[in-house]
Amino acid sequence: MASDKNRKSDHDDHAAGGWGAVNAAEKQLSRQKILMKGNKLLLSMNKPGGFDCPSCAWPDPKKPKLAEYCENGAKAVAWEATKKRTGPDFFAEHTVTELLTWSDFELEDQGRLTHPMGYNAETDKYEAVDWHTALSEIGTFVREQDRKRVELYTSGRTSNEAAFLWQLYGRLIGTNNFPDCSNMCHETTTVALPESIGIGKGTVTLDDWEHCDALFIIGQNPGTNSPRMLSYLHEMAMKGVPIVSFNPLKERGLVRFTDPQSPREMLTGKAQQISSNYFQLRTGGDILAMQGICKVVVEADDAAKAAGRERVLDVDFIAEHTHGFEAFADYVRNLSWADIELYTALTREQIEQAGEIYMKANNVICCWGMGITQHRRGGDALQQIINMLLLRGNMGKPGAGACPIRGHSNVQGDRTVGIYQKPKEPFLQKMDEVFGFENPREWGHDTAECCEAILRGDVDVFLGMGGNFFRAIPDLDRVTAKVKDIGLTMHVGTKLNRSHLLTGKRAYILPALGRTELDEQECGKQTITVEDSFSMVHGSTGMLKPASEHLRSEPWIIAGLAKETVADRAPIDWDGLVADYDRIRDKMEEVFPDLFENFNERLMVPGGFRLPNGASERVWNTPTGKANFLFTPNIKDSDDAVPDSGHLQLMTLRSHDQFNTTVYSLNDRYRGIKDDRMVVFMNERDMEERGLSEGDMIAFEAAADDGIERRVSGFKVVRYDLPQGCCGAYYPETNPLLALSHRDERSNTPASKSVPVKVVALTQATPANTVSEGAGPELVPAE
Ligand SMILES: Nc1nc2c(c(=O)[nH]1)N[C@H]1C(S)=C(S)[C@@H](COP(=O)(O)OP(=O)(O)OC[C@H]3O[C@@H](n4cnc5c(=O)[nH]c(N)nc54)[C@H](O)[C@@H]3O)O[C@H]1N2
Ligand SMILES: Nc1nc2c(c(=O)[nH]1)N[C@H]1C(S)=C(S)[C@@H](COP(=O)(O)OP(=O)(O)OC[C@H]3O[C@@H](n4cnc5c(=O)[nH]c(N)nc54)[C@H](O)[C@@H]3O)O[C@H]1N2
Ligand SMILES: [Mo]
Repeated sequence: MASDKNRKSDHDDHAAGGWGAVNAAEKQLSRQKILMKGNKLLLSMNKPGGFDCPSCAWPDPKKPKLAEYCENGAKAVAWEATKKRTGPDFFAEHTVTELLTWSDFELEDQGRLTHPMGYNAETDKYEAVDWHTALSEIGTFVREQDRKRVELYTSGRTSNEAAFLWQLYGRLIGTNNFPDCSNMCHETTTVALPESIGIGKGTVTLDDWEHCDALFIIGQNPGTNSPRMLSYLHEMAMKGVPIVSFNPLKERGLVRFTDPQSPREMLTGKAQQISSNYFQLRTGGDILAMQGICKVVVEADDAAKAAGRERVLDVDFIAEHTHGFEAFADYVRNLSWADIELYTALTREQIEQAGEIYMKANNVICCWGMGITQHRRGGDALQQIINMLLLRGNMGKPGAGACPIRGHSNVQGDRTVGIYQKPKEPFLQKMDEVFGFENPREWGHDTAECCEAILRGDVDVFLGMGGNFFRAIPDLDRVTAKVKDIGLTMHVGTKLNRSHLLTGKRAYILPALGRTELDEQECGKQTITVEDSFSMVHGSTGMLKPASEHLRSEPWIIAGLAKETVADRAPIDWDGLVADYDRIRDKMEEVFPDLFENFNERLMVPGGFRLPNGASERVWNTPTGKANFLFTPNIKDSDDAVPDSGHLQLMTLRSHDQFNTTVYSLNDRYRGIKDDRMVVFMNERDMEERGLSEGDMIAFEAAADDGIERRVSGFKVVRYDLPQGCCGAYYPETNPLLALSHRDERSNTPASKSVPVKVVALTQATPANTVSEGAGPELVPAE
C-alpha cells in the first residue's frame, strides 16, 4: 500500500473554528507580511464606514462585534493586502509559455499586479504599457468588431458601481453577452426560485435568523465558505434550536464549532455541537429527500384530518397563498419508500426524523448552496425545498423562509444592477431613457453559451471584469484550447492567474484597486456599494494605500474603455461619473427608482438597507399570483445517481484553504488533508470494488454521453466517510471532466456536484506534492 499520509484518520476530528482558525489566519497574514496584532485593517472589516469583506456574501449585523471577521475573511484580506508584487520585472523574466506550467497557487503567490501589461507575441512575454495606450488599443479594436462576437465577463467581487458601468459599456457596444460567475453558481436559484415564489433571492433577514426555531442546511458548507454564519449557528445550537444538515460529507463546521470570539470556549477548548441531525445523503438525492419529508408531513396531516386532530399543514396559508398543492400532495403520497431510500441513500426512519423536526417547529429557515444548485436537476431540487417550506406557511413570516447563501461578496448586486444576458423590457426602456441610446434587445450569452461560442470560433473579443474565467469554467481543456483564436483578450484583475496567460491574438492585463484600498478620485475618497445574500445594500470604503501608483479603480477603467470605444454612441459624461461615485448612484437611482430611492443618503445605514422583496411580504410575483408547488413527475434523477451504474458521481469541492480558483495553501485542515490537492475522497466499498487501497493513484474518465473523451490523472485515493456511489475531488483541478452539456436544465448552471466519472487505477505511485494543475502526470492505467 502506498503512503497513507493523506488519510483522514478517525480521531482527527477537532471542532471547526477554535485556535486552529486563529493560527491559520495568523499564518496567512504573516506569509503576506502583515501583522495581526491590533490590526486596524481587520477591525474595520464589515463595519459602517469600513470596508466589506471581499470573501463571502454573508450579511453584516447592525451592531457589529469588535472583530467582525472570520478566518477565511482574514485570509482574503491578507491575500489582497500582501506586500508581494508582480511587476514588469517579473514579466520580463518569464515567458507566458513558462508561466503556464506554474500552479494556480504559485501564480497568485507572486503578489499584486502593479502595471497595465500588454502581450508581445514575438517575445511571448507581457510588457508594461501606459494606461492611455492600453485603453486606446483595446477600445479601437473593440469598436471595429461585430458586436455579437464580443463577450463581457463579470466576477462577483465587482462593486455595484463598476457593474452598473460595465453593463452600460456592453450595451453601448451593442451586446447583451454578459457571461457571469453567477452562471456557474446560484443561477439555478435566480431562475428556479422565481417560478416558485416570484423572486430569485432569499426571503429572510438576520432578524429572522434570531427567531427561527428549526434550521435546515442543505448542500452548503458554512464552516469554510461563510464562516461568519457559524457564530449564528453556534448561538442557535446553544439555545437548543434544531439544526438539520443534509450533506454527503460530514463537514466539520456543521458538526462542531469552537467560537474564536468566545473566551470561555477558547480557554477551555470546549466545542459546541452544531447539527442536531446530520443526514449524509447521496449526491443529487435532495429531490427525493425533500419530497420524502413532504410525504411525511402530508401523510401526518391526512391522519390528523381523519382523526379530527389539529391539522399539520397550514391550510389557511395553502388556500390563500399557494397554487398546485393537491397535485403535489398526491404525488408525494404515491412515492414509494423503496425509491426514496434508493435515491437518497437515507433510511425511511431518517427522513421521518427530519419530518418530525420540521413539523414540530413553527418557524423554519432552509439554507442551500452549491450542493443544490450545481446539478442537472438543481432547479427541481430547490423547488422541493420551497414546497417543504410552503406546506407549513414558512414563508413571509418572522423567523421563516428561504435562504440561498450566495458566493462572491457582491454576486447578487451585480445581477441587480443589470449584469444579465436576458434583460427585461422595462429595464431596457429605462436605460434608453436615462442614457439616450437604443439598448440592444436581443438576448446574449451566459457563461455556458459563451463557452460554446468560443468552441465554435464565434468570439473575437473577451473582456473580463475580475475573476478567472478560463479556470472556473466547465470543459476546461476544450474551451481553453480555443482561446488563442480570439482576437483580443483583456482581464481586469488584482493578481496574476491562468486566465491572463491564456492569451488571445492580442492580450492585456489591467491592474485594479482591491476592496481594501483607498479609492481617490477627483472629488475625493470614494465609497462603493455591495448587496449581500439577504438583499441588504451597504457602502464599503477602502483604507489602505494602493499596492501601486499605477492601479486604477474598476469604474475608472471602464470609463476609460468606454471613452475609447463608444464615446460617440451616447452623451455620457464618463469623467464626471468617475470623479464622484455618488453620480453613478444617482444614475442607478434613475434606472431603478423602486430599488435605490435616495441611494446616496441610505448607503451608510449600519447593516445596510434592504431591497424590496415581495415574497417576504407574501406578495407573489408569479403568473398565478401565488406561491407555486412545483415538481417534475420524474423520479429518476437525470444525474443517474443510483449505485451500480458502474460510474461514480464526482462532487467538485472547495478546500478550506482556497477561494474559488485562488489557492491559499495545499491544505484542507477540516478534511484532514495536508500539502496536496490531487486527492479523491472515496467510499470504502467503492474502493474495494475497484481493488483500490488508500494512497493508490487514479485517473478520472468522464462518462459523458457526447462521445468526447475527458480525462484527468494523478489523484491519490483517500478513504472517506461518504455514501457509496459518490466521490469528491477539488475544483478547479477536475474542471476538464465537466461536459458543457452537463448542466442544470433550466439555468445552464454546470452540474459540478454530480459529474459522472469512471475511476481508473494507475500502476505507479507519484510523489506526494503533485502540482495543482488540471492534468497531473500521466501514468499508465493498470491492466
Ligand atoms: N473560503 C471560501 N469562501 C467561499 C468560497 C471559497 O471558495 N472559499 N467560494 C465562494 C463562492 S463563489 C460560493 S458559490 C460559495 C460556495 O459555498 P458552498 O455553497 O458551501 O459550496 P461548495 O463548497 O462547493 O459545496 C457545498 C457543499 O455541498 C455538498 N454537496 C455536494 N453535493 C451535494 C448534493 O448533491 N446534495 C447535498 N445536500 N449536498 C451536496 C458538499 O459536500 C459541500 O459541503 O462560497 C463562497 N465563499
Ligand atoms: N468544477 C467546479 N467549477 C466551479 C465551481 C465548482 O464548485 N466546481 N464553482 C463555480 C462558482 S460557484 C463560481 S462563483 C466560479 C468562480 O469563478 P470566478 O469568479 O471567475 O473566479 P475567482 O477564482 O473567484 O477569481 C479570482 C480572481 O479574481 C481576481 N480578483 C480578485 N479580487 C478582485 C477585485 O477586487 N477586482 C478585480 N477586477 N479582480 C479581482 C484575481 O485576479 C483572482 O485571480 O467558479 C465556478 N466553477
Ligand atoms: Mo460562486
